[in-house]
Amino acid sequence: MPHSALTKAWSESRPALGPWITTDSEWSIETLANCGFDFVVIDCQHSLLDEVTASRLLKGLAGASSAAIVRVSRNEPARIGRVLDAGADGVIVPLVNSAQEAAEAIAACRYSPRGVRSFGPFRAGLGFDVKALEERVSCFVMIETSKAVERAAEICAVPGLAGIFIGPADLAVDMGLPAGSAFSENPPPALSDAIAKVVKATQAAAIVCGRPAASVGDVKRATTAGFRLLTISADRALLRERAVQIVKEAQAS
Ligand code: 3PY
Ligand code: MG
Repeated sequence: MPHSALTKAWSESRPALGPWITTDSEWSIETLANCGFDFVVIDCQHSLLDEVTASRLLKGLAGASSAAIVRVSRNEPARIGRVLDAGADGVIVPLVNSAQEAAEAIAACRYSPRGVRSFGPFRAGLGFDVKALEERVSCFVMIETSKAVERAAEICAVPGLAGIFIGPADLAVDMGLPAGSAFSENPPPALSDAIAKVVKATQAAAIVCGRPAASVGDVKRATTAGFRLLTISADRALLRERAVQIVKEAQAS
């Protein structure tokens, strides 16, 4: 069962929204996880954070209103197991290109004999109930290459997946398009078609589809297109945007 902050958003027929966390600060992650976002996602792939640091940051989120998701740096059981042991409510696993790789990600979230996760929750309060420990985890895998798009239906059909998170930038690069085109208001038609194909596959499999939202305006477009998990902004961007705005307003007053 996904974290209640996620299921609440979905029960209200709106996408779950959350910012990326890219800096090693217990104080800023705690602040952002209590602002009304449905989740925060600690990024171990494109930041200076690794899964050990993410595990420490997770500890500061006890009692936070947002769910805590970690994008691990790669599809590897030890990395996934570590952040789950530290209490992550979910993982986003990058660059999953086949049903086999999706099944490996799921197996990393589950204990033997269903999976390969080693038993060792170390966050107080997680308990020792194997079934409950498995059920609290949502596993999202990333489709972000043309090969994965081709195999979207097979990937989505892997039992146990909470959903797919699309990586539009990597997908654009893989398709020979500028990475930035993924986040423009009118992405190239080939990219939009590929993304629509993945959304369709998630709907057929009755799982969640997510992607980064480029802006607040993009949230509406993504919601209409059927996305139910949207990242929006990031810790440093939020700090910068507000700081720049305040400087501008204060200087003009
Ligand atoms: C991508 O767009 O490739 C991503 O990984 C987004 O986070
Ligand atoms: Mg990517």
